[in-house]
Amino acid sequence: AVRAVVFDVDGTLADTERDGHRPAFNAAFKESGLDWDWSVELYGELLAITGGKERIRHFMEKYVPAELGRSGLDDWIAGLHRVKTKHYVSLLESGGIPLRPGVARLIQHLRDRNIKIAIATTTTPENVTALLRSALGEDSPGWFDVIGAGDIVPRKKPEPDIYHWVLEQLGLPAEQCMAIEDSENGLKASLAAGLDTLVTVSDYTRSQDFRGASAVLSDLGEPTQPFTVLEGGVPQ
Ligand code: XBP
Ligand code: MG
Repeated sequence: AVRAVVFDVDGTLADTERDGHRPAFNAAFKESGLDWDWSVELYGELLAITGGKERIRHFMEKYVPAELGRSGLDDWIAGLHRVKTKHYVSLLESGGIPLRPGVARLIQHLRDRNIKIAIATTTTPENVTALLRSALGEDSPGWFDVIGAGDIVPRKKPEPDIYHWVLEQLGLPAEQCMAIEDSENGLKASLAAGLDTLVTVSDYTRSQDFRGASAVLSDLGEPTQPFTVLEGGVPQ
């Protein structure tokens, strides 16, 4: 039986990319005196690179390579990214982003059944707690047995490191856990760590390659029956 469900965050718990992270990056660029502006379309392309700092560096390499000559480039990117996080967290605190359909219900269901819940994400830890607090209430970060986020592992998704870290903290083998992801990069990470994975597609990820997923769904929906599938294994 499934003893833990491991949730991805961006795109899975909530649709955070287009109207959350993207405007926060743009606000940080503006605040830092940069004339960079990431459109909805460009951002879709940049999402191939996971991690905000890594995404900024990739953008610079591809579109503004002259800027790579800045002294202390790593620290400069990290500083710019801290400004981005500040904007993103304040957007969440103003109640900006709701959870996707069925997410709150599934979390409640799992808690009722004493099935562990965990997070495995590439995004920054503060972003995760801000999202959970704003969408599920002040105490909700404490409902999660493990929250694995950001730079806690050196290699981000599609590498499996964050899932390995979460499994290790849970003290459970991959066979007793399932993952919920929304992207090809996320799916590659969870599969490589050995977790059966349910994919709920998001606007940016709809046409990606989800081979290997246990199921690919539009969202977690609002079933009239409880999630009995979680008792016997993964949904087919
Ligand atoms: C999505 C990501 C993150 C976010 C931005 O993570 O790749 O980089 O786009 O957040 P996941 P940061 O789907 O694994 O939750 O700027 O904090 O990295
Ligand atoms: Mg995701």
